Amino acid sequence: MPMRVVLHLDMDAFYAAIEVREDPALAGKPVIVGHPGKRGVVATCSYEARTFGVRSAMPSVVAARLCPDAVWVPVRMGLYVEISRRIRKILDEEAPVVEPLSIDEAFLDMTGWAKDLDAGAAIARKLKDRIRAQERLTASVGVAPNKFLAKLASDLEKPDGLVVLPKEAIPETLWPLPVERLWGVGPKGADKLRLGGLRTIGDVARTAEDAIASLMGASMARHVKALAGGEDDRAVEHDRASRSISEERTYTDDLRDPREIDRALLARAQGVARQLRREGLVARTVHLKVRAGDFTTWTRARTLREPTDLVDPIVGAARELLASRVRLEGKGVRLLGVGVSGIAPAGARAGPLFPDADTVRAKRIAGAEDAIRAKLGDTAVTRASLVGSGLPMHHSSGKPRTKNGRGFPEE
Ligand code: DCP
Ligand code: MG
Repeated sequence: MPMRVVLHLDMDAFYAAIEVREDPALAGKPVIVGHPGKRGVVATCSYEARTFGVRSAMPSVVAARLCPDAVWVPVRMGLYVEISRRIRKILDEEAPVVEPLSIDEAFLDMTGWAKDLDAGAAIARKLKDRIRAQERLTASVGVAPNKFLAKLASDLEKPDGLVVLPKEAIPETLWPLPVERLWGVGPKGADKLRLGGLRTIGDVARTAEDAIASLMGASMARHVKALAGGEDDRAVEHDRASRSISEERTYTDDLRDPREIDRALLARAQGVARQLRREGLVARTVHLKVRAGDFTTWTRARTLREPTDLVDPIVGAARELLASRVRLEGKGVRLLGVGVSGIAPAGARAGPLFPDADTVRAKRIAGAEDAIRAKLGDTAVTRASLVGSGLPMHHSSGKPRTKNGRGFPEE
């Protein structure tokens, strides 16, 4: 069993940091995001404002009293959501499993990709660097063998923190913290523990489960005992529903020949289908993106009757969308993309009990092609219509967008 490596990433002073980035004159000042009126509350504030005691969810009148010189800026939700999406894209490109928790935080499961916590820390560093370079914002990351410890670790050295929390560090790092920091223990649960004389997580760790059960019941006692010992086996859950896989190319010379365009469509559909099979997934909706030489752009989608991981239904839908819902009117094609969304694990699909012979055959061929490709590399298998197409093409971006990305369907 490979060692579990879980990351928790949380952006620092998210809305406030974005506002400072948008208006450099705010840098270094106590900035409060929210409405300063009587009924307003603080959404968040810069770390400078926090030194005055200002906090999220605090009534604005209280914040204004604590920090009279603060600069107040209104909430701009649309902007924050857009930046959140771009950060999510970075996470999707660097991690196989991403579970977003809120607009500015996510769990990432790097098990199998990172051999130990130090390798996880190297990935955390890369994520922080990419976010800083692309968005000019800082994130704090915790690296640990499970979700509970990772989330705790990301908070320990905010802002701009990177904390690795191995099991061995538990007595020193976890045990001095108050019992409220145990996941699932609210103010009421904390009161019950304190009634029994247990104030810190270490107190819980050193107390017998039976004694804790008499304070808060058997199942809660089992839960807090596990957490206090640093045990948490909750899985990082990828939100597949919002995921998409896509492939697109930009051509240095616009494609004009319909056969060339069709070959390009097939090649992109093959890439997408292969990616689905590689990850054991099926998809239900096919997306087509076309940009003409004059930059007119179409994005069109069609939902299939059955989820699939095969090229034929995908290219079929893409062809139909191109024929019926894109008006090129003689213009050449500058960019062509095929994508899928509505993704689910292949096993979860019930499927027809007796699939028709064509589907069985197509699956067998696809499986064989994938096997050859795995052995000989990507160019070993090419459909007849692709041979010798020799298209002048280059990737539209440095990194293939198919890997884990939310590709163009969301745009
Ligand atoms: N938020 C909000 N109201 C709250 C808490 C948060 O509107 N009561 C918004 C504003 C925050 C964002 O959600 O910027 C993220 O919440 P966090 O708890 O992660 O807080 P910050 O990112 O602002 O600060 P930190 O550096 O502590 O993570
Ligand atoms: Mg945050």
